[in-house]
Amino acid sequence: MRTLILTHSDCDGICAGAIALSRFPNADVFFTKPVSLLSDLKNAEADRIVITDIAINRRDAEDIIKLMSKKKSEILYFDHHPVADRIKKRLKNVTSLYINENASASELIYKYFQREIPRERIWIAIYGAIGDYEENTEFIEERILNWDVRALYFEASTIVLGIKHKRFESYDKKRMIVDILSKGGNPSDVPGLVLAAKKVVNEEFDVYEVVKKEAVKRGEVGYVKDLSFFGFRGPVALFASTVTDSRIGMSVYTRKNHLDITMRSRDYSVPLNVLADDAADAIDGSGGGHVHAAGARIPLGKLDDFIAEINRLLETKFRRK
Ligand SMILES: [Mn+2]
Repeated sequence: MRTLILTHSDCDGICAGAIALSRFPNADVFFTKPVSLLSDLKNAEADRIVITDIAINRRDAEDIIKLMSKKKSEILYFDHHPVADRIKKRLKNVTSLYINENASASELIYKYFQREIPRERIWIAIYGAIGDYEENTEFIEERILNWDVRALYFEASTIVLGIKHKRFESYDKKRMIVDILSKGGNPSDVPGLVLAAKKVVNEEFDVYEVVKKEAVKRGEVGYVKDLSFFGFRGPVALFASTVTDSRIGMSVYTRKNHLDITMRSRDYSVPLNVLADDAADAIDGSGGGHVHAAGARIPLGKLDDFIAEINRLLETKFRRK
């Protein structure tokens, strides 16, 4: 029986993939993303397909569901990205669906397979949860207590930071991490990953210094625009909030036809994906993501309007209690 694992290439995706591989050790692991899920599924030939940490793209949802219904494979789908109820219902007819927006994909898949894999694989679920800022769920919080939390954070950070390094950019290198984790190894066992993480964390502190110089404050939004480097968008957005002491931080990049915005907040009472969606919607953009990590894509020249809309929403719908 051939099993195929399709997962995302970030920390949560790598960990969710490793948990799936732990359960099906002979499976093939492939990385994908929402925009390529449809074509990757078309090429997927397997008796069982496990999909983890991949959102269903609104544009492709219809075709993906049709394709899934034609496939003879058993499909297991674990995800935590927001999805419309209508699509969720239809997905349920063609897959075994495990969706929960309030937990990491790694937690969801670990919960499902926990009785069939070694107990210590919970570590991988914890690393994945930390990678997506989703470790504050009841399930993960309870289990973190069983272990040395400082070691767990060290290992989680080794993945989160290490995979940002060029050396681990390729899918082959990420597949190697999945493989080692699935067999019970830790991120620090992956040759070169700790050193890669160290280099990246040094860069991240340099990035902080740049943001400190460049960040601008408008109401409760701190932001930087078009920095000379493209990486670290999450930390850049967070630092923009920190150094300007604003509720929301943003990292903005001008692309050919739109502005690409990454959003973070230190104020966990604001559901960032809802804020991003609402504010972008008002100016013909689109926004979304996770509760604590979101983004938007807005028309060129609309940055001031977008920020004004965020400030308005922060004063009304998301007023600080
Ligand atoms: Mn995820």
